[in-house]
Amino acid sequence: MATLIQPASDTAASTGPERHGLSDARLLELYRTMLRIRRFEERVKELFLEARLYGSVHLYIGEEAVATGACAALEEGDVISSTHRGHGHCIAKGLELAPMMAELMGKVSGYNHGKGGSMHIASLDHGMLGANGIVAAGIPISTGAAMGFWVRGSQEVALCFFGDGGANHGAFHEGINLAAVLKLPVVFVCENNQYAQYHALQQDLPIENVADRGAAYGIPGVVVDGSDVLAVYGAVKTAVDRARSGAGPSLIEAKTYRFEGHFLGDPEPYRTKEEVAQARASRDPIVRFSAALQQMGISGVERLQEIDDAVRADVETAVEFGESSPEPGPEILLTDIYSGADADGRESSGEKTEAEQVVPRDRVTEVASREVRAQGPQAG
Ligand SMILES: Cc1ncc(C[n+]2csc(CCOP(=O)(O)OP(=O)(O)O)c2C)c(N)n1
Ligand SMILES: [Mg+2]
Repeated sequence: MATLIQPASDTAASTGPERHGLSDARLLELYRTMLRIRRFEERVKELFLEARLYGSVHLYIGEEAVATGACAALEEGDVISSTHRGHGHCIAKGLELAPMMAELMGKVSGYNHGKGGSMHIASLDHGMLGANGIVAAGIPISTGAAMGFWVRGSQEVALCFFGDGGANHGAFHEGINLAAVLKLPVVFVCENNQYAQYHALQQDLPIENVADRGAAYGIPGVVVDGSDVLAVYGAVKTAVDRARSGAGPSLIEAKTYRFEGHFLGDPEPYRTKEEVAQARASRDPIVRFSAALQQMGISGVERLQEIDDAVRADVETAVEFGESSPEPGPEILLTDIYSGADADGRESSGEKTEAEQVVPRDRVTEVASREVRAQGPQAG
C-alpha cells in the first residue's frame, strides 16, 4: 500500500506548516510561481475566448501546487517531461512568460518559433523536454533521459509529470518497470486530478490509489495532498534525493483537482457545477498557501498583494510581447526537425555537444549487464 503523506497544516497544527528547511525567500518564490501559473492561464483563457490565440488549450488552474512543489525539489541540470496540460510545468521549471505566450500565439519569438503551441512547448535549455499531446508519452521520455544520465554516470535526475488517465496506458507499466529494474534516477509524479478527459477516475481504476501500483515494481508509492505545495515539495524532495543517490525511482501520486474543463470549450457534462464550486471554495492551492504564509508569519496580505500585482504586470508584458511579434515565415518550416541537421535535413558538419553525442551501444550493454549482474541472486 502507498504511504500517505498528510497535508502539512494537519500534521503540524500547533507549530504551523512544515517548511522543509525552505527559507522565507524561497517560500515566497513558491507563492509567486503558483501565481505566475494562475494569472498566465487566466489571461490565456481570455485571449482564447477572444480568438487572439490558437489551437487547443488545456488549463492547469487548481493544480498549481503540484508543478510548483515538484520542480522546487529539482536542481540545475535536472529535467522534466510534461503532458498536454503543460503550462504549469513550464513556468515552474523556469521558462519565461513572454516566449511562452508568443508560442501559444504561434509567433516566431515563441520557444519553438510558434510551431509547438500550447501542447508542444519544449525548452532544452531549461531542462524542459516537452509538453506532449500523447497521453503517458512522457513516461518513456523521462525514463530514457534518466537512462542517459545513468549510462554517463552523471548526477542528474529526470522527473515525469503524467495524469491519472496516463497511469492506465501501457507506457506507464513499461517505463516504470524498466526504470525500477535498472534503478534509474527518475521520479514519476502522477497528477491525479480525478478525471481523465470526460470521465471520472473511479471508472478506470480498480484500486484506491495509483501510487499503490508502485508495489508491483518494488518502488516506493506515495500519496500526497496535491493542493498543498509544501507537502508536494517534501514528498518529491525525498524521491529526488533517493533517485540521485542511486536507489532508483519512486511513484508519487498528488491528489488534486482541475477547476476548468478538460480543454477550453469543454461543456463538462460529466460533473456538476456544484462539485466544481465546492472544490474551488475548499481546495484552492493558492488560497491555502497564502493562509499558510500568513500563519507562519512570513508575509502579510499587503506583501502577497504586491507579488500578485507584479505577476499580473509580467503577464501583460508577455501578452504585448506575443502580440507585437511577427508570424513565422516559410523559411523555418524545415528547421528544428532533425537533431544535428540543417534546414534541408542534411547532416550538419558541426561538432556535436556532449549531450548530443549518441552513447555507443556497447557502452549501454556493458553498463546494463554490470548493473543487472550486481542486483542478481549471484551477487548475494
Ligand atoms: C495515447 C492517447 N490516447 C488518448 C488521447 C486522448 N486524450 C487526451 S487527454 C486524455 C485524458 C488524459 O487524462 P489524464 O492523464 O488524467 O490527464 P488530465 O487531462 O486529467 O490532466 C485523453 C484520453 C491522447 N491524447 N493520447
Ligand atoms: Mg486526470
